[in-house]
Amino acid sequence: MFVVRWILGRIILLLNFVFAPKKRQRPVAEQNKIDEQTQSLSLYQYAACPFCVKVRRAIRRQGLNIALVDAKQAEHQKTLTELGGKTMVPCLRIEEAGEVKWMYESSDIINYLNQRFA
Ligand SMILES: N[C@@H](CCC(=O)N[C@@H](CS)C(=O)NCC(=O)O)C(=O)O
Repeated sequence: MFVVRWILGRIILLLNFVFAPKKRQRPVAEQNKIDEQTQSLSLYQYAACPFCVKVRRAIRRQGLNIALVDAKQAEHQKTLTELGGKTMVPCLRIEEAGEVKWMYESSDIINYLNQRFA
């Protein structure tokens, strides 16, 4: 089972690479403003998880620079589980006005990003 999952993961990564979506381009000043806002966001994810790939593709389409956190690493997994409440990925960590929110569900994350950075 592990081998099958590993192979499927590599296929997903390959397809994602070959069919990478076009990155949105903005005027420099506008992009700088957005970059300031996305500094308070980070995406807890696994490289080959299909739901994470879906979110990363949406992030690229929107031309957002959001830090990716490898939730396979023990320290990050611990943070995600203890503070977010679940080990599930993808999870978007949102820091706003000193408060931290943890958003799970790939579709919710994409909707949030599309609405905020449309
Ligand atoms: N409905 C979720 C599914 C996410 C999901 O199943 N993620 C898997 C990795 S591909 C996971 O984190 N499984 C471990 C867990 O649920 O604790 C979404 O769309 O984000």
